[in-house]
Amino acid sequence: MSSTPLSTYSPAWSSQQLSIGKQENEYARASASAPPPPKSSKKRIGLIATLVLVAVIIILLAVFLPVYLVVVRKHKSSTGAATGSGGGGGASNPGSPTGAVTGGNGSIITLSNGTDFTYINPFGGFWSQDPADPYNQNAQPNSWTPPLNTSWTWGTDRIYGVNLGGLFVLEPFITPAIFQRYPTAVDEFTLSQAMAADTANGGLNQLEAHYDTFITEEDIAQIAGAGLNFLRIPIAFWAIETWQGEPYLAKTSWTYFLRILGWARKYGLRVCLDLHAVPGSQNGYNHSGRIPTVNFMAGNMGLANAERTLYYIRVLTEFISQPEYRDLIPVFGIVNEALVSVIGMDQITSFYLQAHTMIRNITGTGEGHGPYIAIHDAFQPLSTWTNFLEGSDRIIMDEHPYFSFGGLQLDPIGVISSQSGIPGGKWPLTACNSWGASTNNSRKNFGVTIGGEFAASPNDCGLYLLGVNITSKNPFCPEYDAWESFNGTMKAGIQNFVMATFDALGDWFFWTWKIAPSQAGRVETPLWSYQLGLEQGWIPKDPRTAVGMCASLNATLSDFSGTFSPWQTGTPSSIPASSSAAFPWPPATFSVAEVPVSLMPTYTNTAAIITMPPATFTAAPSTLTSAANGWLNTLDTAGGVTAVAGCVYPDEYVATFAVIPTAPCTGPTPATLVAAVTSMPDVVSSA
Ligand SMILES: *[C@@H]1O[C@H](CO)[C@@H](O)[C@H](O)[C@H]1NC(C)=O
Ligand SMILES: *[C@@H]1O[C@H](CO)[C@@H](O)[C@H](O)[C@H]1NC(C)=O
Ligand SMILES: *[C@@H]1O[C@H](CO)[C@@H](O)[C@H](O)[C@H]1NC(C)=O
Ligand SMILES: *[C@@H]1O[C@H](CO)[C@@H](O)[C@H](O)[C@H]1NC(C)=O
Ligand SMILES: *[C@@H]1O[C@H](CO)[C@@H](O)[C@H](O)[C@H]1NC(C)=O
Ligand SMILES: *[C@@H]1O[C@H](CO)[C@@H](O)[C@H](O)[C@H]1NC(C)=O
Ligand SMILES: *[C@@H]1O[C@H](CO)[C@@H](O)[C@H](O)[C@H]1NC(C)=O
Ligand SMILES: *[C@@H]1O[C@H](CO)[C@@H](O)[C@H](O)[C@H]1NC(C)=O
Ligand SMILES: CC(=O)N[C@H]1CO[C@H](CO)[C@@H](O)[C@@H]1O
Repeated sequence: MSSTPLSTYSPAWSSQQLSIGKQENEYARASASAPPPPKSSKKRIGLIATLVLVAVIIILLAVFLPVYLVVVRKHKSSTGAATGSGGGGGASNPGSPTGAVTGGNGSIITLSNGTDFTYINPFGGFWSQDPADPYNQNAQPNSWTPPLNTSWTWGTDRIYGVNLGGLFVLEPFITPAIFQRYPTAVDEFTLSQAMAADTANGGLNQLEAHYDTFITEEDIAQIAGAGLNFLRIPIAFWAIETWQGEPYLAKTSWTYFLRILGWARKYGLRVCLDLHAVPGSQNGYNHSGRIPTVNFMAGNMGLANAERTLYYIRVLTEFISQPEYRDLIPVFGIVNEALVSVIGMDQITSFYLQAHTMIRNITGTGEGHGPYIAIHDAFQPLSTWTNFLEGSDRIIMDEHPYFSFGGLQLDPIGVISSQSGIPGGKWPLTACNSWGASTNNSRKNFGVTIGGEFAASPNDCGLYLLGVNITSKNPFCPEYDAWESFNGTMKAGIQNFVMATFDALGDWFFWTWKIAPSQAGRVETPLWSYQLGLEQGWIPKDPRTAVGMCASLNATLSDFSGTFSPWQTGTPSSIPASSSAAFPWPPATFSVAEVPVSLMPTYTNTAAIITMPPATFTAAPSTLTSAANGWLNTLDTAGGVTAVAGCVYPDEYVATFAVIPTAPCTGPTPATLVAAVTSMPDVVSSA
């Protein structure tokens, strides 16, 4: 397993940026140019056969029938007839020049702007897209991953995935040129303000152009063709709504999220939905919306921001648990990287318990009833989480192991290790020993465990990796930046590190699929791009080749049997009082808050509920599509979260009181009602 030979990535892969165009319904628009129905060659051949060769056919039927069927089916699919199941036999697909509704390696895909590309999938995957049956789940990304319509077996089926980082939640290092254009921007909050002021160039709607072009259908096809089977898709709360004072582009990313879901379905990729940015910021990082303070579950606004977050988790759960989406999105990461070192372990446990209760109220418990709930390990050792909410229904532990953020890392990766004799220096073995046994132990002690993020870099080099204008102190960064001239040892070393990490984690999502060029016109954080690594040869073309890497390095192992306890994968059970009683909602105290919980601001459930719209498909029978209305559980009728009229709230992100409260604000009295309405956070409507 040591040094997998490196080879140049096929030129067919050179990434062509595809502008799909703002789509309402690409099926509908494209169907205007759909090819005409095929000539019935089958009938003609059949007639000739009947007239001329009837005797021969009868005698040799057993010999010729299979050949006949194969030839005719092939001919049909190349001249425009629908093939595959579920198409009702007549529908043609504008997404294919032949009208085919499914295809494998070498098939041609027509984009909605008319441009074609070839689907390259050497792993037996095939796409499936039938405008007449838009929710079909037949596609399969590769031969070893069950198609979407077939259940996923945790512990046996393994996640090989990538994140679509920087797409719906922007980060300076992923799209540096966008931040370079706006020198005051350090996070999406300040970026949105600066963009909005730049009306000459399109204002805030420039973000929509980014959603439209950064990740295209061809990217999703490439991901499936790379032996991968899962996407982790970060989204922000402003995909749902924004409140007054929030500068983010509201609701728009949802449309593009739905488009990605359509492509994921088409190519057979499952999805982990990742709520990456919540009100108030859960970690103070630039990718939470706003730096630098944690105001979710901490500080004066900690409870109010958490109530709002629970509401958004509810809205998303109602959407993704619908039968049309739940096999496609089997995992929901409810809050990315909540910073427990600030928030506190007991407080975050109360939040997770409350979210779990709410989600399972909506979905019911047990296999098939809505998504697994992924929670981040909070950068704590995985062993911290042993026995966490035991009896909970399908919870996943999500670790994000990086060496990059653990201080200066000076050890080289572009050298042969004296220990193992393979390129990579100390890094491959270090990855295995740091993350391998502990991840398997978490599978034994906690349950399903995934590596939701990690990268190919052992250090913090790269443009804006640490934030806008923050530069690594590592003196070797020029060597890591110069990817166009990496030597073979460097590439092989990085690849060995990547493969060791794949094997250590077992179920993984690389961070991230793509890094956009900087204003200098080149990728300046190369080791964070899966796509670039595939092209350049430091990411393995077949991720399965990583299996066994840690054993081959004589790393410390801990075998996981491959079988989870029944309650971990969906045999309904419940959280016993012994596990839950200590974690009331809300928790008894909040860190950093200046007042006791009883005096902290809260919201109320009196707003109109927000229902996220599903995709629309005009070429499909309405009986097929009307069932999806965005809301699974009709018994879930509580209102949406909003401010209590008459209460004054500190800023969501700054959270200092104008006047420290001495009594709880319980809402309107006739005297204050009229004045108070003006200070309510309004829902910004972008519809
Ligand atoms: C379709 O989009 C691709 C990628 O942006 C572009 O190269 C191509 O020219 C477009 N085709 C048409 C017909 O506009
Ligand atoms: C996949 O299709 C491409 C393009 O048609 C072809 O060159 C390649 O040999 C095929 N690969 C496999 C494994 O069939
Ligand atoms: C599932 O998809 C496969 C193709 O991958 C198809 O052959 C099969 O009929 C589908 N099964 C169901 C139950 O829809
Ligand atoms: C980053 O550095 C550039 C170049 O020096 C400067 O123009 C810009 O204002 C800086 N941005 C921030 C947010 O510090
Ligand atoms: C869950 O449902 C129960 C009633 O079935 C209700 O008492 C409880 O408040 C709900 N909890 C949440 C968090 O929605
Ligand atoms: C390959 O590149 C790395 C990183 O620059 C360097 O440390 C190493 O000495 C080079 N190896 C060879 C054989 O040139
Ligand atoms: C692993 O251990 C075996 C037996 O002790 C040894 O032969 C082999 O060289 C070691 N491999 C590595 C990569 O350390
Ligand atoms: C984890 O367990 C699997 C068996 O499920 C085993 O193949 C693998 O080597 C183990 N990994 C480590 C690092 O112990
Ligand atoms: C200032 C800040 O929050 N910087 C963070 C931006 O995001 C990157 C990538 O996750 C982090 O490394 C920085 O610390």
